[in-house]
Amino acid sequence: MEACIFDLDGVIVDTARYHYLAWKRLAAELGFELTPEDNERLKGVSRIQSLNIVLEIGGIDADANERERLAEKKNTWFNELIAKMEPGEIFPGVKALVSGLRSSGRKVALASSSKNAQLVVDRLQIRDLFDVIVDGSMIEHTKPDPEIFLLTAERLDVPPPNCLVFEDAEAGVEAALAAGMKCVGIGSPTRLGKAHLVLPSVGAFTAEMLSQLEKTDQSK
Ligand code: B16
Ligand code: MG
Repeated sequence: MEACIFDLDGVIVDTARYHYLAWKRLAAELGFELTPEDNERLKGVSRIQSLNIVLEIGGIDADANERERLAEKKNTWFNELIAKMEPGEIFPGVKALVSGLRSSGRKVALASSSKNAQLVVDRLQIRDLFDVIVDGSMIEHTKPDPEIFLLTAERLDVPPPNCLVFEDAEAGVEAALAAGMKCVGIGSPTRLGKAHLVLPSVGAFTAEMLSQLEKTDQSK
């Protein structure tokens, strides 16, 4: 394993909660409730795809202009929430894991579908942790398409089978596997069961797990 690639929202920091709060507010304004279970479908996919799913859940029809306006509204609320973020919000164990990986000679990257990823990185003051940062503005197709992980591997100059991805979204796990990479799911084993390993948090990952994954077939 020459490189580790981290998703941002829900893996490094709980911005997944901020996305949910903003979508929930939009749904409430449109007259329906968005449940945590509904929210699972929004993880890892682009803003406009998320909006399409939200409108489908609410049974609401809207033309392209209206969709654009609603997505912008959600993004404004999301930005209000992330503007208040503090460096202390990074999940426990993330910095230690990244430092350990880098001192063992491995490269480390961030790959987020979010067009706000750079803002979050600045709020958390974690730019120096990564060799490469790829965000939603640099890709055409979001997860579950493998494009974001393939682009990250290319920028790292590491072959995809030698990359390990950490992901909290079902769409993200699918994207990592489609890129031919190994994947650690962060969250529920029921939802993320396709990953090579599922953990409750990044902080639970150990050096033993890494060497075990190095011996595992990509296909499991
Ligand atoms: P934005 P990740 C993803 O980030 C989120 O999981 C997903 O819920 C969000 O819709 C997407 O970014 C786009 O975000 O509206 O900020 O461009 O998990 O890939 O880091
Ligand atoms: Mg995520």
